[in-house]
Amino acid sequence: MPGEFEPHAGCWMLWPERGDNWRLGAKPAQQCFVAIATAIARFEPVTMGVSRAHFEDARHQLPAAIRVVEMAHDDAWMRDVGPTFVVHDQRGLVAGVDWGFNAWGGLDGGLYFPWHDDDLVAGKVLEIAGADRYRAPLVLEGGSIHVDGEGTLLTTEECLLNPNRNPSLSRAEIEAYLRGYLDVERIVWLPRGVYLDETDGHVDNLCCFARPGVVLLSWTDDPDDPVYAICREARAILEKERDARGRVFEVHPVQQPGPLCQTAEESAGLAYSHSAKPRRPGDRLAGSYINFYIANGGVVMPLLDDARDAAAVAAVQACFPDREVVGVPAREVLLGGGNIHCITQQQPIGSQST
Ligand code: KQY
Repeated sequence: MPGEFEPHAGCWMLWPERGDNWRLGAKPAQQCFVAIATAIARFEPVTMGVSRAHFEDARHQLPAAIRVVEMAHDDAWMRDVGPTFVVHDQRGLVAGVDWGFNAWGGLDGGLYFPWHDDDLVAGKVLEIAGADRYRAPLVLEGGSIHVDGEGTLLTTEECLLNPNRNPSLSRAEIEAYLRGYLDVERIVWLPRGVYLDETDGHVDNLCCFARPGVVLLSWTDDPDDPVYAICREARAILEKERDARGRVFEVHPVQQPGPLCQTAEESAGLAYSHSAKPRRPGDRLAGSYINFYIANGGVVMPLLDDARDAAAVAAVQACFPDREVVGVPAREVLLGGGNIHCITQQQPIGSQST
C-alpha cells in the first residue's frame, strides 16, 4: 500500500444524502462536499458516487470536471467503505483490498443499520477502476490505518482491537492480515484515538504521515481537555518506536480546534431515525485538523475554528513545503462524525492497469 503522499490517479468520494446524519436534508453537507471535491479537483481527477435518487441534483451541484457515477451507499464515508488500493512492487499493477464493513461496530455500538450498500462500494469502485479485488476476511475501515509506503503502519488499539470489529481474531491474527494484504512489516499501535471519536478512535483523526519518518499529531496544551493525555501518550509511543526502516519518527504537533460542540440549531436540523447515532446539543465533536487529504501537489484541509485555523494551516504547510495547502470550511462534515480524510479515498497511479 503506497503512502497517501505518493502520486495518485485520482480521488473517490460519496455524496452525503441521509437526513438522520446530515442536517437539513443534507443540503449544507452537500455544499461542503462540493467545495471539498472542487478543491481536490484542482490537483487530481475526482469521482463522486451518488445514489439514483440524488444523481440529477448532485450532477447539477458539482462542477463538470468532477465525474459523477451512480452508486448506492448507506452514507458518505469513502475512506472507510472504499477499497484500500495497493500496487504490485515490481509490476506496478494497481489492485484493491475490499475489507468487511459493519458501520463501525455492527449491532454493538455501530452507527447505523443496515450497511449492506456500503459494504458493496469497494467492489463497485474496483469494477469502475478496472482493478483486481481482494476481499479480505477482516472488518476494517480505511480511516483506521495509515501507512508510509515503506513498510510501516499506524493504527489504534481502541479501534482495531475493539471486539465489535473482529471478535474472534487476536492482535497477532489481525497483524498477520495487515502484513499479508498491505505488505507492511512494522505495525505501530497507539492506544486511543481522539476523545469521543465515534469510529472508536480512528488513527486518521489523530495522526498521519507527511512522508516516511514524519508524522503530524493532533495536539492540545490544555490539561483539562481529555485530548491532553491522549496526544501525549501517542507522542511518547511514536518517540520510542522505530519505523520499518529503523528511523525515529519526527513528530509535529498541530493544535486542535475548539473544543467544538454541537449547537441546538444543528441538532434540530436532523431527521430522527431509530438506528442513527443521536446528536444532542452540547455534544463534544471530535474536531482535528489532521483529518486532511493529501492530493497531487496539494493538501486539502478542514477549517473548523476562526481562532485556530491560520496557525493550523501554517503548521500543516510547514510539513508539506512542496504542496499547496488549501483550507475548506468543513464544520458540516464534522457534524456528520468525520472530516475530509474520512470522505475521500486516493487511487494510486501505479504503472499499469490490470
Ligand atoms: O473517521 C472516519 N474515517 C469516518 C467517520 C465516520 C463517521 C460516521 N458517522
